[in-house]
Amino acid sequence: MSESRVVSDKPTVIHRHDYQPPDWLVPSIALNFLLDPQKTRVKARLHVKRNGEHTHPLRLEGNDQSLISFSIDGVDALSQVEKADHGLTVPLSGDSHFIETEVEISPESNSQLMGLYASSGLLCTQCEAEGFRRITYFPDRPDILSRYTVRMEADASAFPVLLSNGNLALSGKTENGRHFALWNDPFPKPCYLFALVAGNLAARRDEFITASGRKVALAIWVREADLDKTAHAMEALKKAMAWDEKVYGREYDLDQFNIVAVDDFNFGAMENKSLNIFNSRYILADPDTATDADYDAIAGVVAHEYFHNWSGDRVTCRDWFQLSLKEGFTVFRDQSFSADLGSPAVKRIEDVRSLRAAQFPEDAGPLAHPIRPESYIEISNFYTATVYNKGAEIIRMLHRLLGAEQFRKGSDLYFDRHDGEAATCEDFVQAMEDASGVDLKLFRRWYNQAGTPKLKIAFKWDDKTKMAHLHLEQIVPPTPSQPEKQPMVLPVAVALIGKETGRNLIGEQLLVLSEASQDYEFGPLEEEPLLSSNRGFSAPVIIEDQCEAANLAFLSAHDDDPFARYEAMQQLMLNLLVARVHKEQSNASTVVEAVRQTLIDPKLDSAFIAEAVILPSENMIGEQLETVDPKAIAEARDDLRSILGQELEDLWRDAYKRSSRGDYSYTPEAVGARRLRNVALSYLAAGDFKDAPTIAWQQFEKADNMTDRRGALDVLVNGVAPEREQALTAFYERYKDNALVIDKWFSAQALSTRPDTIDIVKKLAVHPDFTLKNPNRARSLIGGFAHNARAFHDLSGEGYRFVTDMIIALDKINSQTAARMIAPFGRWKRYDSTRSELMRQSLEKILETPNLSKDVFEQASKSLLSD
Ligand code: B3K
Ligand code: ZN
Repeated sequence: MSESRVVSDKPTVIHRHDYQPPDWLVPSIALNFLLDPQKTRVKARLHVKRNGEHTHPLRLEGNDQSLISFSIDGVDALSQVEKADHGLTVPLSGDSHFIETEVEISPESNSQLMGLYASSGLLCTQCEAEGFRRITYFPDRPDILSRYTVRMEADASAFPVLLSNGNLALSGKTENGRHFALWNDPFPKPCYLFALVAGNLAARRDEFITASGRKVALAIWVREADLDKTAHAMEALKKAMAWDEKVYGREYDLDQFNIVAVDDFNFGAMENKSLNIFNSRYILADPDTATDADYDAIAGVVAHEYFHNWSGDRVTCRDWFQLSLKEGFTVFRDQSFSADLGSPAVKRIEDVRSLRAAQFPEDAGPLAHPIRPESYIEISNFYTATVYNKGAEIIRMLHRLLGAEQFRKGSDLYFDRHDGEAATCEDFVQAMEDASGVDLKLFRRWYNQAGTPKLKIAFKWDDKTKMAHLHLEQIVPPTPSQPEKQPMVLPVAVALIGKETGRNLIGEQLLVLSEASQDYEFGPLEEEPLLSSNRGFSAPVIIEDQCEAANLAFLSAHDDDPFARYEAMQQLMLNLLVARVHKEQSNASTVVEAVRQTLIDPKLDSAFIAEAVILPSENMIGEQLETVDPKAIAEARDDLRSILGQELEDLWRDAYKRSSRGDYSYTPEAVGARRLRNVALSYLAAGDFKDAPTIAWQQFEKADNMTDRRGALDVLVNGVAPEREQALTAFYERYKDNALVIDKWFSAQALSTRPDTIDIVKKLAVHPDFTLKNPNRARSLIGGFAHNARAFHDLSGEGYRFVTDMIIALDKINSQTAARMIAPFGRWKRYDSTRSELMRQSLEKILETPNLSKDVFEQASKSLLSD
């Protein structure tokens, strides 16, 4: 069966410009499932209607299923259909027909986790992007919207709960201990939003009354034993529902909203209409097993999927090139929600950090693509940081350019105009333009052009005229198949901070750069200013500025924009680290002093301090260099951490003690305190103080929550103290029955800075608890290791070989997850010749593997391209 995903000679490339409206529409579909883990029978009755005047046959896609019967308008037509290229071609004479198919599928042998599959005794579905064709023959594309009626029948004791989209119309017993449920979804939807779940599940129930008074029954379905870990997700759901009403005027539209948590899931979660299916790691939380970061991520993902009900389900995408229409917008919505819930400054810092960690490298490498790609081989490869996170930045820029009020008018118009439709990115921008009257012609370039713009800043002060001069120049770098670029529209928020007084001299101004370069003047001013630029990270660009260390240090202490303040500190640290990598003469004292000032500033909260004093990541330092030298980067970073640890010992000890008070609670203050405490602990360890392992071990042992326990483990796992083994063993023993926590045990070791990490990880890969079949587990060990720059890039090539072999093995099981692990190899051109050659060989080895999936083929072949 699995050969259906295998690349034949040349995989087909799909181009955005080839889009054609569907030949046939499917206004309604009735599905009947006889569920069984080994052999599930699926009957489908499609009402198909000719769309426009043409003589084209009906094309139905279908993968990994056996066709049992096929009829047209009740008459057997099995012999009339042509079976080719994973689908059926059906000649039809009239304009309206009923097509009936019966197929057999095997959920238990579906290791791809696309379509209908089994997970820990449950049967569940994942259809986005093209999984529905693994359930039944269908014109699987998002611009075909159908009304669904779904009958499910299964063994009543193994599968007591039967869920699908919409409203439950009927349920009851059938024969031989089986039962059934009939679901109707009144909202026409694309097949990628279809879902069903069957299993032995218990529900946490609650309700939400919408602004117009509709009572919505809410349920989160999990294993009975996990019910007490669902309170946080339920609270987040209710907050998200209220927030979408308040901020976007969007109400929920059905009487029930169900969420199901499953253990085996390729992604974070899925927004199926009224039946969201989640990776259990984004639902289950209690203080003992989930970190604060997990709690935040759960709220963010629950909100994200809920927000899709409007930005995705009510208005969906016309074709998969428009993916950012729903994903970029929805990420922006979930980011704004989380910012409103907690600290907007810290949330912005976290979002920019992940943009820089995941999206900037993508935009600078061989897999770079615009947020609306031009072509693909396998659409699953385009659920990227570019489409999601850069997509969200584009929406955020619109929000800033238009202002909150006009942006809201634009979103109202977009939802009104396209409700019940499959829309395009252009429709979104047009609605924003129409509602606000702001000309967005040039802004649209963000949808076409890949690559992170570089923004060069030259800022001068004229003491005679008391005027400040700013010269901005943008360069959009060439990316694959886009050698020439046009200037982008960059909203750059700036302020001028008095060099003496630290006062903001002009407030915040938004400069909108739309030319290759532009000049600005400010003044006359009463004192010499420093430039506070790209405040709030208003444009997703790389700033090139020659700002002196002393001025950066001043801004890191005085800028009134918290993001700019953080940024000044990052830049200061980065400059020093790069100098140290280059073995240039450098002095750490400015950084040490800036960190000291931040640690003692009484106006700052712990969460912000914790963010501000962390050094830029090894990968971020690498991005600044002509040739990445992972060893020199690791050494420079370790050295600076050790200097900071030693020089500021008293402050770290003090911060550690100060943030240790009180019992566990999940409030912004308590979360900030725990964060700072773990950062302080890691600096004490970096300072190599004798008592650091003891402090870490005590924290580990006494912890009443996972943030503290994991924080201590992360510190111990890097060292050689006997407490390391002690903690790893205790952690394993305590949590061995909890898969989500054991994932942390694997990833903590995969991320260790110890020089023998590769040997440890290889042993872990044959640990009885390791399996490639569960995506969370595979990602925790292999994904974690591939992002551990010093271990992955070890000059021996062992790290590369290990990940290569794992990708090849995983491709046979779950090609989508395997393909997501290739990106680190795509950076091969950025490394010295030895590493570069080894990385290239890895890609070649992957490509030489027989029966490679098209997912992995696309990523590996594009990564290998030399320009
Ligand atoms: N829309 C889903 C995407 C899952 C598809 C993965 N191939 C998750 C989300 O963005 O909400
Ligand atoms: Zn999404």
